[in-house]
Amino acid sequence: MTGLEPGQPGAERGRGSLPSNAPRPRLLERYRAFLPLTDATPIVSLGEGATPLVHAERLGAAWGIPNLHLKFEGMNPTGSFKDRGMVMAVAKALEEGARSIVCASTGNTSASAAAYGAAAGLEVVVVLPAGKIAAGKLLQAQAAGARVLAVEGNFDAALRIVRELAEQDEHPITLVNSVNPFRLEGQKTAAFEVCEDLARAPDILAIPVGNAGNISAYWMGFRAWHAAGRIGALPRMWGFQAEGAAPLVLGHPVEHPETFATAIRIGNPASWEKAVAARDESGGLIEAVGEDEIFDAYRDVVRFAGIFCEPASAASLAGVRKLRLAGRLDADALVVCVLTGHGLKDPDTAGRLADPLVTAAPTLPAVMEALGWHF
Ligand code: AN7
Repeated sequence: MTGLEPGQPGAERGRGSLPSNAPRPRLLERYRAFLPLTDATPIVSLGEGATPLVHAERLGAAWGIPNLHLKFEGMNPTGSFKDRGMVMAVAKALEEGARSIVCASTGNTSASAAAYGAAAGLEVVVVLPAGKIAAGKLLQAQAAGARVLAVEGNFDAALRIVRELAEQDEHPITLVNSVNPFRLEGQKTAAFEVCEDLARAPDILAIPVGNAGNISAYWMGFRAWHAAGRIGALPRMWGFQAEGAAPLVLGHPVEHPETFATAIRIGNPASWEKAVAARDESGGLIEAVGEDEIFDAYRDVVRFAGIFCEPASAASLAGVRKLRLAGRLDADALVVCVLTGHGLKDPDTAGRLADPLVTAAPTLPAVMEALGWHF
């Protein structure tokens, strides 16, 4: 043994009581007791999970929500929460002998499938709505060698097609969208982490809603943690959709969903009933936020909290801010907003946060002058 033994000086450094030089447990191992793993399930990992929960003190103070916390899922290996579900879905696909996986995607699922598929040596096929994928996400899928097809239609059309692809017999292929139950099983681990970091459940768990898998997965996770006696109370689930893509708020599918937050540009969510159950069982809500509200939250969270998330992620923050302003959120509530994806995914929208670049000669007077500090 080269590692530090418990009781040796220094053994308590690092994460918890782990020896400081021990490998961190992989997500599937860490929550094995709560996941549908068998002895035959390969433990694949790209280092997903264990993402930061950040107390956003300055942003929370500005918004009158001092106990505002951000679960930054952009810190996963491909930059979104999808990795938690994909690691589980790919592990099960491998266990079942699959050679190919397929998904429809607004971008992040395809980036994740491409990465985990590449690491596992699987063929990866992704079907995307043409022209509506943030540049970084498309490049991630292409860089990892996925077969990328863009269809003239939206995400809902793409999902219909991949469901059909997964059912034909010519070329067996495993569907890894969140209609694959292993996806939500993996994604529920984020709720475990939130509870572990807070040593309780939050009062409010706020989350963007697109295909409605993640809100369903968090609720599964909180209930499982509660049933295991690890938390005494459950949170209220607050889901937020973009106004132009808000089927769960309207109560019917939206044929032509529109929002600049392309990740949640979805008109007919696959996990509709599960999301409604999460809302109702938790005493929560699913409401809509406007484009400007999403953009303002997207800007403020990086300017006041230093966390750069993608536009869709900011829907959770926009919703919480809106309800606080409306007097529907107590100032002392412990709130966790899930920031589902990284800001670097969408450089085109990020460009709207940037002023034209100022240039200067490499001299002190020129730089002082350019800063307006008059030499
Ligand atoms: C950053 O990648 O649907 O309600 O195909 O990428 O579980 O769908 C992405 C969804 C929120 C919504 N935030 O989650 C896909 C896809 C980000 C996302 C959502 C997505 P769900």
